[in-house]
Amino acid sequence: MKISVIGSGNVGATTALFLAEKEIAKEIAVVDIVEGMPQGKMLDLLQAGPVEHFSTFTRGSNNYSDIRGSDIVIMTAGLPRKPGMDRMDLLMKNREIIEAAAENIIKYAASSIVIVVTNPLDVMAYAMFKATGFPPNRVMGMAGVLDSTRFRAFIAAELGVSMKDVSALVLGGHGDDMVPVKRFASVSGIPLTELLPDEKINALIDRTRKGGGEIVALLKTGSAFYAPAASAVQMAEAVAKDEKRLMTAAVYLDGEYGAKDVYCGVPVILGKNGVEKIIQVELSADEKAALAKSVESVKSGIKSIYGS
Ligand code: TXD
Repeated sequence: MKISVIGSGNVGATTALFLAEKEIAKEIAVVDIVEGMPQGKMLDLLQAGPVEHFSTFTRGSNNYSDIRGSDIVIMTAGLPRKPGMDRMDLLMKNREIIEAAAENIIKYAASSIVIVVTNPLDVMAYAMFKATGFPPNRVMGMAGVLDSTRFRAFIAAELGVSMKDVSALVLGGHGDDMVPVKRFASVSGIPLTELLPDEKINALIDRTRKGGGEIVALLKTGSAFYAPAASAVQMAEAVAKDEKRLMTAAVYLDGEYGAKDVYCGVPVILGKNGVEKIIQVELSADEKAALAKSVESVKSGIKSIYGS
């Protein structure tokens, strides 16, 4: 198993760290355009191996040919959000970066499974899908796992229970109109609605929606990276180990959930073939409306770069 990470910034380097710690791949290649940075970070990480007891070989490079033969490519290259900057502002610049990466993925890792992390997430996953021409099961975006883990962390803190026991699923695009579904949140099988009053749950949902922005405002430069990297790694692990895990991923919708020709976060099964199944669950009228609104905002992003 070889995994490549494109971009050796905060998310990319932390992704390599979690991948190595979990020994998900024998070999990790990290590529960036900044000279020396991927090499330096990956040499440093390699030297943690004997102490941390992992036998993954990590290598940084400025040359895309080093992704050759990758089974999985995690795309983190792009510009991060700055305070006050909207995800959509990043659209045009990051599209160019996605297309440059896609060209090289086709060239060097034509049968890989691609996990996109670059923002604005759903639009960039769509751009990667278009630019690679890969089948939809091999191109997915990471956002739902992150939005869900944020919701889970807030629930655990509010209830004073272990994070391990909290389960939740956030659907929709990775934006302020993401759709945390109350009914799908539980603590060791007990519905969250039995454990917290509605207004408390709504406050946690609101914080989840603004979860990325809260961190951007605190950091002042850059955006979140520990939880985003951990989330991308959970997806890569599900693929690498053929785990058939159910989680939210941004995937190509072709009529599912009433949406067509768009990427959006829905529950899927991830295994060795990438997105092996889209799980369709009946949503309430409110949930459907919220998801439709989220799909529309992704569509307007897609439209702004591809036309109608
Ligand atoms: O939920 C999610 N999907 C996200 C998305 C959560 C957190 C961060 N999210 C987005 O990931 C963020 O908005 C950015 O679009 C990416 C990467 O975030 P990161 O925090 O890692 O940004 P950095 O630290 O600025 O790193 C980006 C790196 C940087 O080192 C650049 O030199 C590199 O990308 N870069 C490139 N590498 C290779 N090839 C090209 N063309 C290139 N352009 C820039």
